[in-house]
Amino acid sequence: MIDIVKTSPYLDQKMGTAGLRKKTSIAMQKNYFENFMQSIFNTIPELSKKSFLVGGDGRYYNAIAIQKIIKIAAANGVKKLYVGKDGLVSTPASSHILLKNHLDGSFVLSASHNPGGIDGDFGIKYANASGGQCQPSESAAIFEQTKTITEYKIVDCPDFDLSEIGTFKCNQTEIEVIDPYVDYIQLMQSIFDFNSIKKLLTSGFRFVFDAMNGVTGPYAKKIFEEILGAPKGTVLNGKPLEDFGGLHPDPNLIYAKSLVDLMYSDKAPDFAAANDGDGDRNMILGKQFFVCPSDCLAILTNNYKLIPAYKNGIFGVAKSAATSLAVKHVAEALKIGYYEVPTGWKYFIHLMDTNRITFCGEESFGTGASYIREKDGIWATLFWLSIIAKTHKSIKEIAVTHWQQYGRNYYLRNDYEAIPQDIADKLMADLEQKLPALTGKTLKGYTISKAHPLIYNDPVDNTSTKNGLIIHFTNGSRIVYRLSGTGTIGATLRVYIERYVTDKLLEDPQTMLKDLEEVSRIIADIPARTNKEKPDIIT
Ligand code: G16
Repeated sequence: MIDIVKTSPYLDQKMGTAGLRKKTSIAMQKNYFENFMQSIFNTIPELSKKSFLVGGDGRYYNAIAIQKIIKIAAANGVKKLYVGKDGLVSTPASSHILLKNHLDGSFVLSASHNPGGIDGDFGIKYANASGGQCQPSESAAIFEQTKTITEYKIVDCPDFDLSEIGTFKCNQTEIEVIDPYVDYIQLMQSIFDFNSIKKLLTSGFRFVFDAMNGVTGPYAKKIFEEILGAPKGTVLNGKPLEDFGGLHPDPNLIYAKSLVDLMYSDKAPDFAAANDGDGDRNMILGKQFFVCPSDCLAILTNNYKLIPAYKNGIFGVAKSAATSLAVKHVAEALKIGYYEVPTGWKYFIHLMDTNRITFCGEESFGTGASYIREKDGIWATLFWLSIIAKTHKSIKEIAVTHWQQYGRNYYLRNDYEAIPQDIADKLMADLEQKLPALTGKTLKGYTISKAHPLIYNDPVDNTSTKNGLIIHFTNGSRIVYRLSGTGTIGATLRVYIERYVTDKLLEDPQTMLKDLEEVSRIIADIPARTNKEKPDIIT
């Protein structure tokens, strides 16, 4: 039986950089999730011909939300839903399953790298038929629906068992519970030379993979331990947990602290990687060595020939504006296309669809390629293992060789968190106003050559997006300011700072960027406006 439930709108359901992201307690309010799902379905025509994938990273409230999606989809006459067994699917695997089966979209229940649990965060990533997150025009249409919604439809029936592979019906909608691992694993096998990685991992080479109690645990155990022969125990925190075992599943120097401590200790293995809650972000570490994500993109691009799937050539490479210029040097040397887009993986999609790029990446611990339309932490890990297997170099040697060839873009991100939204908005608006007057000014020895908002013109749908303010200095250094689109408490001001050098390759980034960090605070008047002398988080 279909219930038509009368409801009233929640006015805060605007999607950010990657879908809707909220405190779990907000998402659990009466009708909140239902309103949002109905709003999405209201924007999709001919639902009786449409098929979607549903899954998530296993966080708290997913199990309940997945049942709601099934019942709302069925009440709206959706043709078919594919649901990951146990409600699990990683974000990269979801993109592959969607593309492989020519589905019309997917709903991945995840707040990505944000903490989980009843006191943590909840989220929904909505991807369209492209395999990647919906475009800004689609999220705007959904937001409009959320503001006027008066009712939603839901089938009144008991919950479904998602623990076994199989098919069943809910009203007229076919539900197929699928293995969320097998297709993705085959995809990885088609890209990388598994034999050479297996040789490495069974040769005494010491590697650990930290799944941070997120969804990549089962994928990683199957790939690294069962198929590639790494010893049992290689995968740390490998069981998806509703609250990530209390971890903040963000693979960076702050939140993957135990892994970082291990890699800077005497017991450090040769190589470590960590993935975030839904498996799209990655952090790469060597012995006493951290690979900055911007460098990661540059190094992978420079080594594309080592990977079977890319050895015949790649189209080009793209990065978000906030990401350092390291990969630009590589693109110029390789004479491949180079693009700079706003923050958000969705902006890479048209570049991939039109064969302008093969690789792309972001400073926010994301790298990936055009085999899917999301970033991919396990792909990045396999890529690094392949480079090590083929070059027999350590992570540090690979990075240092790279800097010797191209120079080094020292890079840091300063995050000022939980700023009242109005203060953050005013800071950005005032800074934008004063950008033209900054040209020619010198601060702490850095002279500004130009300053402008990033305005991106999409080459396919001709839309234009504004995201972030960029200050260039005469010596190739840059500062980029933008507000995060994934936070759930107030506003987070992100300030991205980079300095390019061709000597002094092995210095501490904090030392190299000390003055420029100070300059970033002066230019935007950060301490006076935010009451913060220093950033809350530096990565
Ligand atoms: C999401 C997007 C990324 C983007 C990041 C930015 O990451 O998928 O493409 O770089 O947000 O976050 P913020 O707006 O906070 O700087 P994820 O891993 O949360 O999906």
